[in-house]
Amino acid sequence: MFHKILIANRGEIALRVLRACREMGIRAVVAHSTADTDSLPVRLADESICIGPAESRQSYLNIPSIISAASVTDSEAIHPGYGLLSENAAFAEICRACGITFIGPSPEAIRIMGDKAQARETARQAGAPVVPGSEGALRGLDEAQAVADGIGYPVMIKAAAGGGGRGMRIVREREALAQAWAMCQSEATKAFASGELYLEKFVDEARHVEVQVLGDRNGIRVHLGERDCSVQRRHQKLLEESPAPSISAETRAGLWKAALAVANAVNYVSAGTVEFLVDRQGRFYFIEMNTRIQVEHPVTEMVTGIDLVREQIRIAAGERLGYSQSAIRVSGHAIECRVNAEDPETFVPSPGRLTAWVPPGGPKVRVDSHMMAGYTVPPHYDSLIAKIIVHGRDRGEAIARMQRALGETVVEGVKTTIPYHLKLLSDPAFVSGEFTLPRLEQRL
Ligand code: MV4
Repeated sequence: MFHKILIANRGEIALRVLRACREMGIRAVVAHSTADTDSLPVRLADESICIGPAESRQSYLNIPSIISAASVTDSEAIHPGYGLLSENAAFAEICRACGITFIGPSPEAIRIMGDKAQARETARQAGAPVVPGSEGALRGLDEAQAVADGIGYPVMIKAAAGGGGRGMRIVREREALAQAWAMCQSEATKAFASGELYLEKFVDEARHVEVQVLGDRNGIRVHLGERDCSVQRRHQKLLEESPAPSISAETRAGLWKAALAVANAVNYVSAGTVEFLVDRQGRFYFIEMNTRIQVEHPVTEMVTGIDLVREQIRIAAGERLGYSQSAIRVSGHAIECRVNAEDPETFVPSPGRLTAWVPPGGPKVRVDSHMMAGYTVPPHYDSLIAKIIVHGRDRGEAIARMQRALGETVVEGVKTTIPYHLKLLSDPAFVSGEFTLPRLEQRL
């Protein structure tokens, strides 16, 4: 096992990884920007090292700075958390070349899944259902038109280098394709330095259901059930739960099997997530694979009892998973609400000084947060200030417990999304479990 790990991230996930290290007897070095010097993960770290100014490009995304930090602190491995460098294949490759273990999958798996058109092709060849659409990336507008005519409108144009909803556009009729194509291409070129596009049939009123997988270096792969992440706004998830409500046992089993087929196709090692759209008829389609630990991983931890970050570290150190699929049981129901420092109506960020912070507690409530009373939420990064996760014997109990937990939470000094969550949790469309997002987004 490692003696020392460098954490190349900030906020709640830096603290989450630090906690796993503590429990495993591993020293943790937190690499941080000048804006995070007084943050909780830096204070609690065994060691900390400044890697640059507030601007992420110059610190959390600065590869030479992070590699140097690992080197001077004698760290044997780097945990990238989520976002930032977590899905950067070049970074994983540089770690390998420098003799530092990247805590995550191989650069090859990251690269294949990072190209969403190639990921789609990989999934299709592995036998996972994909949304009808193009084979790999499109060569131009003519091909896009031909594919769209073949599958019928509406369609979605997506950037191959995008993902998570970035760089995608819905096109409702043939007449609108050329302009949407041009816009998508220019946006993708600017945002991702690649203008490659692919096309899919638009799946209406879909739910976003994703399957958690784990693979070790000996080729053992398991799934840890699924999460429903359909409550999103502008492709930002707001609430996640496990198991997914209102899908049949047959759909569920199909999702699990397809997720493992995709993970096997790239010899996936570490924790990963295979994303699907599920339509009203229960048909499901692969859309993307995320090759990192995700924000919403705690809901899976709550229902399975497996510590995913600990597993990532054990796997990176070459240990065997040590259990098989049949030993993994999903028990009860878990819900996570993301508490963002944002206006609950407009979702405009609301950074500033926390004058009061009282997190919820009590049975079966988990809070993943780097907040402290008196702490100033910096304006440079995402606005996630806490994740509140609850467990219940069933979905109804989990909803009631979340309402109770949010009700006792005190946050003063910044606006938060808590009022949004309270409204959502009492909305009949959410309570029924039958909602699909576009609908819910309109209602709220
Ligand atoms: C789609 C889709 C409909 N058809 N793809 C992709 C990333 C994720 N953040 C949302 N994505 C979607 N991809 C096709 N071919 C609709 C969405 C979508 C969505 C899906 C389920 C639940 C909520 C959603 C909110 C916005 C977009």
